[in-house]
Amino acid sequence: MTRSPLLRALAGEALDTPPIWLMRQAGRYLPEYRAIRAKAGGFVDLCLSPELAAEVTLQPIRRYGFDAAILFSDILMVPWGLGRSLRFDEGRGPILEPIVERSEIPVFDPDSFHAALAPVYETVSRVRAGLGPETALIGFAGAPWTVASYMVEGGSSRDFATLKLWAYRDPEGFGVLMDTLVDATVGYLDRQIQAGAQVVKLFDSWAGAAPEVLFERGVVRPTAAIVQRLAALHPTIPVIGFARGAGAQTRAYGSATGVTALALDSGIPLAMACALQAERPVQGNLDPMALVAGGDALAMEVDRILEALAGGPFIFNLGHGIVPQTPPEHVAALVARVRG
Ligand code: 1CP
Repeated sequence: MTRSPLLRALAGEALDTPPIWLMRQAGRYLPEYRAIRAKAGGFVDLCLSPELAAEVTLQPIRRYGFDAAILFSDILMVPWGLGRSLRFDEGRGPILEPIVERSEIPVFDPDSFHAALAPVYETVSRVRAGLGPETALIGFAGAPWTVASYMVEGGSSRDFATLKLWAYRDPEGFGVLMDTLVDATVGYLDRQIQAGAQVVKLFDSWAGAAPEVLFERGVVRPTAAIVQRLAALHPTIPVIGFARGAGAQTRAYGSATGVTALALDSGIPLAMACALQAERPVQGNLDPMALVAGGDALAMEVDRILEALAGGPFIFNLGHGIVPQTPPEHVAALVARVRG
Protein backbone atom coordinates (compact mmCIF):
# COMPACT_ATOMS: atom_id res chain seq x y z
CA MET A 1 0.00 0.00 0.00
CA THR A 2 1.42 3.41 -0.89
CA ARG A 3 1.13 5.94 1.87
CA SER A 4 -0.65 9.25 1.45
CA PRO A 5 1.52 12.32 0.68
CA LEU A 6 0.86 13.73 4.17
CA LEU A 7 2.11 10.56 5.87
CA ARG A 8 5.12 10.44 3.58
CA ALA A 9 6.09 14.02 4.45
CA LEU A 10 5.63 13.25 8.14
CA ALA A 11 7.93 10.23 7.71
CA GLY A 12 10.63 12.66 6.57
CA GLU A 13 10.28 12.47 2.79
CA ALA A 14 10.76 15.58 0.62
CA LEU A 15 8.03 15.33 -2.02
CA ASP A 16 8.14 17.00 -5.45
CA THR A 17 4.74 18.47 -4.65
CA PRO A 18 4.27 19.06 -0.92
CA PRO A 19 0.98 17.97 0.62
CA ILE A 20 -1.41 20.79 1.49
CA TRP A 21 -4.25 21.27 3.95
CA LEU A 22 -5.40 24.37 5.83
CA MET A 23 -6.23 25.04 9.45
CA ARG A 24 -10.00 25.73 9.77
CA GLN A 25 -10.46 24.46 6.23
CA ALA A 26 -14.05 23.65 7.22
CA GLY A 27 -15.66 26.86 8.34
CA ARG A 28 -17.59 30.02 7.76
CA TYR A 29 -15.76 31.08 4.56
CA LEU A 30 -17.57 28.19 2.80
CA PRO A 31 -21.25 28.69 1.89
CA GLU A 32 -21.90 24.94 2.20
CA TYR A 33 -20.58 25.08 5.80
CA ARG A 34 -22.82 28.04 6.67
CA ALA A 35 -25.83 26.14 5.34
CA ILE A 36 -25.18 23.16 7.62
CA ARG A 37 -24.23 25.36 10.56
CA ALA A 38 -27.62 27.14 10.24
CA LYS A 39 -29.56 23.91 10.47
CA ALA A 40 -27.45 22.29 13.22
CA GLY A 41 -28.57 24.57 16.04
CA GLY A 42 -25.68 25.42 18.35
CA PHE A 43 -22.01 24.89 17.56
CA VAL A 44 -21.66 22.21 20.26
CA ASP A 45 -24.68 20.41 18.72
CA LEU A 46 -22.87 20.42 15.39
CA CYS A 47 -19.74 18.93 16.98
CA LEU A 48 -21.91 16.21 18.57
CA SER A 49 -23.86 15.19 15.48
CA PRO A 50 -21.72 12.67 13.59
CA GLU A 51 -23.61 12.93 10.33
CA LEU A 52 -23.34 16.73 10.09
CA ALA A 53 -19.83 16.94 11.55
CA ALA A 54 -18.61 14.31 9.07
CA GLU A 55 -20.27 16.20 6.23
CA VAL A 56 -18.58 19.52 7.07
CA THR A 57 -15.24 17.72 7.50
CA LEU A 58 -15.57 16.35 3.96
CA GLN A 59 -16.81 19.56 2.29
CA PRO A 60 -13.36 21.16 1.77
CA ILE A 61 -11.93 17.83 0.56
CA ARG A 62 -14.57 17.61 -2.16
CA ARG A 63 -14.13 21.25 -3.16
CA TYR A 64 -10.32 21.44 -3.18
CA GLY A 65 -8.93 17.91 -2.95
CA PHE A 66 -6.73 18.70 0.07
CA ASP A 67 -4.24 16.01 1.10
CA ALA A 68 -5.73 15.79 4.59
CA ALA A 69 -9.07 16.09 6.31
CA ILE A 70 -9.15 17.32 9.91
CA LEU A 71 -11.89 16.12 12.20
CA PHE A 72 -14.52 18.82 12.63
CA SER A 73 -14.76 19.43 16.35
CA ASP A 74 -13.30 21.91 18.81
CA ILE A 75 -10.55 21.90 21.42
CA LEU A 76 -13.17 22.79 24.04
CA MET A 77 -14.93 19.45 23.68
CA VAL A 78 -12.40 18.09 26.23
CA PRO A 79 -13.59 20.40 29.04
CA TRP A 80 -17.14 19.61 27.95
CA GLY A 81 -16.38 15.87 28.21
CA LEU A 82 -14.99 16.54 31.69
CA GLY A 83 -18.40 17.90 32.66
CA ARG A 84 -17.75 21.64 32.35
CA SER A 85 -20.46 23.83 30.85
CA LEU A 86 -19.75 25.20 27.37
CA ARG A 87 -21.55 27.40 24.89
CA PHE A 88 -20.55 29.49 21.90
CA ASP A 89 -22.20 32.90 21.60
CA GLU A 90 -22.35 34.64 18.23
CA GLY A 91 -19.48 37.12 18.06
CA ARG A 92 -18.20 36.40 21.59
CA GLY A 93 -16.58 33.01 21.15
CA PRO A 94 -16.66 30.24 23.75
CA ILE A 95 -18.08 30.73 27.24
CA LEU A 96 -17.28 28.29 30.05
CA GLU A 97 -18.03 28.36 33.74
CA PRO A 98 -14.57 29.29 35.07
CA ILE A 99 -12.72 27.10 37.53
CA VAL A 100 -11.68 29.39 40.37
CA GLU A 101 -10.13 27.02 42.88
CA ARG A 102 -8.32 23.74 43.07
CA SER A 103 -11.31 21.84 44.49
CA GLU A 104 -13.22 22.56 41.25
CA ILE A 105 -10.72 20.84 38.98
CA PRO A 106 -12.72 18.02 37.39
CA VAL A 107 -11.75 14.41 37.95
CA PHE A 108 -11.01 12.49 34.75
CA ASP A 109 -13.43 9.56 34.74
CA PRO A 110 -12.75 7.65 31.49
CA ASP A 111 -16.20 6.02 31.37
CA SER A 112 -18.26 9.20 31.52
CA PHE A 113 -15.73 11.12 29.41
CA HIS A 114 -15.77 8.64 26.54
CA ALA A 115 -19.54 8.18 26.77
CA ALA A 116 -20.01 11.94 26.38
CA LEU A 117 -17.57 12.14 23.47
CA ALA A 118 -18.66 8.97 21.68
CA PRO A 119 -20.30 11.07 18.89
CA VAL A 120 -16.88 12.60 18.12
CA TYR A 121 -15.33 9.13 17.72
CA GLU A 122 -18.21 8.15 15.48
CA THR A 123 -17.55 11.23 13.34
CA VAL A 124 -13.95 10.09 12.92
CA SER A 125 -14.96 6.66 11.65
CA ARG A 126 -17.58 8.12 9.30
CA VAL A 127 -15.04 10.54 7.84
CA ARG A 128 -12.44 7.81 7.37
CA ALA A 129 -15.01 5.73 5.50
CA GLY A 130 -15.72 8.72 3.23
CA LEU A 131 -12.09 9.38 2.24
CA GLY A 132 -9.89 7.76 -0.38
CA PRO A 133 -6.56 6.22 0.63
CA GLU A 134 -4.64 9.25 -0.69
CA THR A 135 -6.28 11.57 1.85
CA ALA A 136 -5.04 11.35 5.44
CA LEU A 137 -7.32 11.93 8.41
CA ILE A 138 -6.02 14.16 11.21
CA GLY A 139 -7.45 13.94 14.72
CA PHE A 140 -6.69 16.68 17.23
CA ALA A 141 -6.90 18.07 20.71
CA GLY A 142 -5.98 21.32 22.37
CA ALA A 143 -2.78 21.12 24.38
CA PRO A 144 -3.23 21.39 28.18
CA TRP A 145 -1.94 24.99 28.55
CA THR A 146 -4.34 26.35 25.91
CA VAL A 147 -7.33 24.28 27.07
CA ALA A 148 -6.63 25.28 30.68
CA SER A 149 -6.64 28.94 29.67
CA TYR A 150 -10.27 28.67 28.56
CA MET A 151 -11.20 26.60 31.63
CA VAL A 152 -9.85 29.06 34.17
CA GLU A 153 -10.47 32.32 32.29
CA GLY A 154 -14.01 31.23 31.34
CA GLY A 155 -13.42 31.98 27.65
CA SER A 156 -10.98 33.81 25.40
CA SER A 157 -8.44 36.01 27.13
CA ARG A 158 -6.10 38.86 26.29
CA ASP A 159 -3.52 38.58 29.04
CA PHE A 160 -4.12 35.10 30.59
CA ALA A 161 -3.85 36.74 34.00
CA THR A 162 -5.94 34.15 35.86
CA LEU A 163 -4.07 31.19 34.40
CA LYS A 164 -0.63 32.67 35.00
CA LEU A 165 -1.43 33.84 38.53
CA TRP A 166 -2.65 30.36 39.34
CA ALA A 167 0.54 28.81 37.96
CA TYR A 168 2.74 31.20 39.96
CA ARG A 169 0.80 31.18 43.23
CA ASP A 170 -0.26 27.53 43.41
CA PRO A 171 2.20 25.44 41.36
CA GLU A 172 0.89 22.22 42.87
CA GLY A 173 -2.76 22.93 42.00
CA PHE A 174 -1.70 24.04 38.52
CA GLY A 175 0.15 20.71 38.22
CA VAL A 176 -3.04 18.84 39.14
CA LEU A 177 -4.91 20.69 36.37
CA MET A 178 -2.16 19.91 33.83
CA ASP A 179 -2.07 16.22 34.86
CA THR A 180 -5.86 15.95 34.53
CA LEU A 181 -5.73 17.44 31.04
CA VAL A 182 -2.83 15.16 30.05
CA ASP A 183 -4.85 12.10 31.10
CA ALA A 184 -7.99 13.28 29.29
CA THR A 185 -6.07 14.26 26.15
CA VAL A 186 -4.26 10.92 25.90
CA GLY A 187 -7.57 9.08 26.30
CA TYR A 188 -9.29 11.34 23.77
CA LEU A 189 -6.59 10.99 21.09
CA ASP A 190 -6.26 7.25 21.70
CA ARG A 191 -9.98 6.85 20.90
CA GLN A 192 -9.71 9.05 17.80
CA ILE A 193 -6.82 6.90 16.56
CA GLN A 194 -8.78 3.72 17.24
CA ALA A 195 -11.65 5.21 15.22
CA GLY A 196 -9.43 5.95 12.21
CA ALA A 197 -7.31 9.07 12.76
CA GLN A 198 -3.88 8.50 11.17
CA VAL A 199 -2.15 11.62 12.47
CA VAL A 200 -2.88 13.73 15.54
CA LYS A 201 -2.26 17.41 16.08
CA LEU A 202 -1.88 19.25 19.39
CA PHE A 203 -3.05 22.87 19.20
CA ASP A 204 -1.24 25.06 21.72
CA SER A 205 -2.63 28.30 20.32
CA TRP A 206 -1.64 30.39 23.35
CA ALA A 207 1.82 28.90 23.96
CA GLY A 208 3.26 32.32 23.11
CA ALA A 209 1.76 33.77 26.29
CA ALA A 210 3.98 31.58 28.48
CA PRO A 211 7.37 32.99 29.52
CA GLU A 212 10.28 30.56 29.87
CA VAL A 213 9.48 28.93 33.21
CA LEU A 214 5.75 28.59 32.55
CA PHE A 215 6.54 27.42 29.03
CA GLU A 216 8.47 24.55 30.58
CA ARG A 217 5.77 23.70 33.17
CA GLY A 218 2.68 24.42 31.09
CA VAL A 219 3.67 23.72 27.49
CA VAL A 220 6.74 21.44 27.25
CA ARG A 221 6.18 19.05 30.15
CA PRO A 222 2.49 18.23 29.55
CA THR A 223 3.06 17.95 25.79
CA ALA A 224 6.06 15.64 26.25
CA ALA A 225 3.94 13.44 28.54
CA ILE A 226 1.16 13.20 25.94
CA VAL A 227 3.62 12.40 23.14
CA GLN A 228 5.33 9.72 25.23
CA ARG A 229 2.12 8.03 26.33
CA LEU A 230 0.62 8.10 22.84
CA ALA A 231 3.83 6.61 21.41
CA ALA A 232 3.51 3.72 23.87
CA LEU A 233 -0.05 3.08 22.67
CA HIS A 234 0.42 3.85 18.96
CA PRO A 235 4.11 3.85 18.00
CA THR A 236 3.52 4.63 14.32
CA ILE A 237 1.10 7.57 14.65
CA PRO A 238 2.79 10.93 13.94
CA VAL A 239 2.09 13.92 16.17
CA ILE A 240 2.13 17.49 14.83
CA GLY A 241 2.83 20.08 17.52
CA PHE A 242 1.61 23.66 17.10
CA ALA A 243 3.08 25.94 19.75
CA ARG A 244 1.74 29.16 18.29
CA GLY A 245 3.72 32.25 19.18
CA ALA A 246 6.56 30.22 20.72
CA GLY A 247 9.13 32.05 18.57
CA ALA A 248 12.65 31.47 19.89
CA GLN A 249 11.36 28.65 22.14
CA THR A 250 10.12 26.61 19.15
CA ARG A 251 13.29 24.60 18.69
CA ALA A 252 13.42 23.53 22.33
CA TYR A 253 9.70 22.73 22.14
CA GLY A 254 10.41 20.31 19.26
CA SER A 255 13.34 18.54 20.86
CA ALA A 256 12.00 18.42 24.43
CA THR A 257 8.52 17.15 23.49
CA GLY A 258 9.51 14.73 20.74
CA VAL A 259 6.67 15.78 18.42
CA THR A 260 7.09 14.30 14.94
CA ALA A 261 6.62 17.61 13.14
CA LEU A 262 6.32 21.30 13.97
CA ALA A 263 3.45 23.44 12.74
CA LEU A 264 4.82 26.99 12.40
CA ASP A 265 2.91 30.24 12.71
CA SER A 266 3.46 33.15 10.32
CA GLY A 267 5.80 34.90 12.75
CA ILE A 268 8.55 32.30 12.24
CA PRO A 269 11.03 33.65 9.65
CA LEU A 270 11.72 31.23 6.79
CA ALA A 271 15.44 31.06 7.64
CA MET A 272 14.48 29.75 11.07
CA ALA A 273 11.89 27.39 9.53
CA CYS A 274 14.71 25.92 7.36
CA ALA A 275 16.89 25.35 10.42
CA LEU A 276 13.99 23.65 12.22
CA GLN A 277 13.34 21.50 9.15
CA ALA A 278 16.85 20.06 9.46
CA GLU A 279 15.61 18.31 12.63
CA ARG A 280 12.02 17.33 11.79
CA PRO A 281 9.31 17.96 9.17
CA VAL A 282 7.69 21.38 9.30
CA GLN A 283 4.24 22.65 8.38
CA GLY A 284 3.11 26.19 7.63
CA ASN A 285 3.24 29.11 7.53
CA LEU A 286 1.40 31.37 5.08
CA ASP A 287 -0.22 34.42 6.67
CA PRO A 288 -4.03 33.91 6.51
CA MET A 289 -4.34 37.57 5.45
CA ALA A 290 -2.20 36.92 2.35
CA LEU A 291 -4.85 34.37 1.41
CA VAL A 292 -7.57 36.99 1.87
CA ALA A 293 -5.54 39.43 -0.27
CA GLY A 294 -5.05 36.93 -3.10
CA GLY A 295 -3.49 37.93 -6.46
CA ASP A 296 0.20 38.78 -6.73
CA ALA A 297 0.69 39.19 -2.99
CA LEU A 298 -0.53 35.64 -2.42
CA ALA A 299 1.53 34.22 -5.30
CA MET A 300 4.71 35.89 -4.02
CA GLU A 301 4.25 34.59 -0.49
CA VAL A 302 3.49 31.06 -1.69
CA ASP A 303 6.57 31.01 -3.92
CA ARG A 304 8.80 32.34 -1.13
CA ILE A 305 7.64 29.57 1.21
CA LEU A 306 8.00 26.84 -1.41
CA GLU A 307 11.46 28.02 -2.36
CA ALA A 308 12.62 27.91 1.25
CA LEU A 309 10.96 24.69 2.40
CA ALA A 310 9.84 22.43 -0.45
CA GLY A 311 13.30 20.85 -0.72
CA GLY A 312 12.81 19.08 2.62
CA PRO A 313 10.00 17.30 4.46
CA PHE A 314 7.25 19.89 4.28
CA ILE A 315 3.47 20.30 4.55
CA PHE A 316 1.97 23.45 3.10
CA ASN A 317 -0.46 25.21 5.45
CA LEU A 318 -1.34 28.58 6.91
CA GLY A 319 0.30 29.99 10.02
CA HIS A 320 -3.13 30.08 11.71
CA GLY A 321 -6.76 29.36 10.78
CA ILE A 322 -8.51 30.60 7.64
CA VAL A 323 -10.52 33.72 8.43
CA PRO A 324 -14.23 33.89 7.52
CA GLN A 325 -13.79 36.71 4.95
CA THR A 326 -11.47 34.54 2.78
CA PRO A 327 -12.82 34.30 -0.79
CA PRO A 328 -13.18 30.57 -1.62
CA GLU A 329 -11.63 31.16 -5.08
CA HIS A 330 -8.40 32.35 -3.42
CA VAL A 331 -8.14 28.95 -1.75
CA ALA A 332 -8.49 27.28 -5.16
CA ALA A 333 -5.74 29.57 -6.53
CA LEU A 334 -3.49 28.66 -3.60
CA VAL A 335 -3.92 24.91 -4.13
CA ALA A 336 -3.24 25.31 -7.87
CA ARG A 337 -0.06 27.29 -7.21
CA VAL A 338 1.31 24.82 -4.65
CA ARG A 339 0.59 21.92 -7.00
CA GLY A 340 2.08 24.01 -9.80
O1 1CP B 1 -19.70 29.73 14.30
C1 1CP B 1 -18.89 28.86 14.02
O2 1CP B 1 -18.96 28.17 13.00
C2 1CP B 1 -17.82 28.62 15.05
C3 1CP B 1 -16.42 28.87 14.57
C4 1CP B 1 -15.55 27.69 14.98
C5 1CP B 1 -15.11 26.65 14.14
C6 1CP B 1 -15.35 26.49 12.67
C7 1CP B 1 -15.10 27.40 16.28
C8 1CP B 1 -15.38 28.17 17.50
N1 1CP B 1 -14.40 26.22 16.25
C9 1CP B 1 -14.37 25.73 14.96
C10 1CP B 1 -13.79 24.45 14.52
C11 1CP B 1 -12.42 24.11 14.94
N2 1CP B 1 -11.77 24.61 16.04
C12 1CP B 1 -11.60 23.16 14.31
C13 1CP B 1 -12.11 22.32 13.16
C14 1CP B 1 -11.26 21.72 12.18
C15 1CP B 1 -10.71 22.65 11.10
O3 1CP B 1 -11.34 22.77 10.04
O4 1CP B 1 -9.57 23.14 11.27
C16 1CP B 1 -10.39 23.13 15.02
C17 1CP B 1 -9.14 22.34 14.73
C18 1CP B 1 -10.52 24.05 16.10
C19 1CP B 1 -9.49 24.27 17.13
C20 1CP B 1 -9.60 25.43 18.05
N3 1CP B 1 -10.71 25.92 18.70
C21 1CP B 1 -8.49 26.17 18.49
C22 1CP B 1 -7.06 25.87 18.09
C23 1CP B 1 -6.72 26.42 16.75
C24 1CP B 1 -6.72 27.92 16.64
O5 1CP B 1 -7.50 28.42 15.82
O6 1CP B 1 -5.91 28.57 17.33
C25 1CP B 1 -8.95 27.15 19.38
C26 1CP B 1 -8.12 28.20 20.11
C27 1CP B 1 -10.37 26.99 19.52
C28 1CP B 1 -11.30 27.74 20.41
C29 1CP B 1 -12.41 28.38 19.65
N4 1CP B 1 -13.35 27.70 18.95
C30 1CP B 1 -14.21 28.57 18.32
C31 1CP B 1 -13.82 29.88 18.68
C32 1CP B 1 -14.50 31.14 18.21
C33 1CP B 1 -12.70 29.77 19.51
C34 1CP B 1 -12.00 30.89 20.22
C35 1CP B 1 -10.79 31.43 19.60
C36 1CP B 1 -10.22 32.53 20.47
O7 1CP B 1 -10.20 32.42 21.72
O8 1CP B 1 -9.78 33.54 19.90
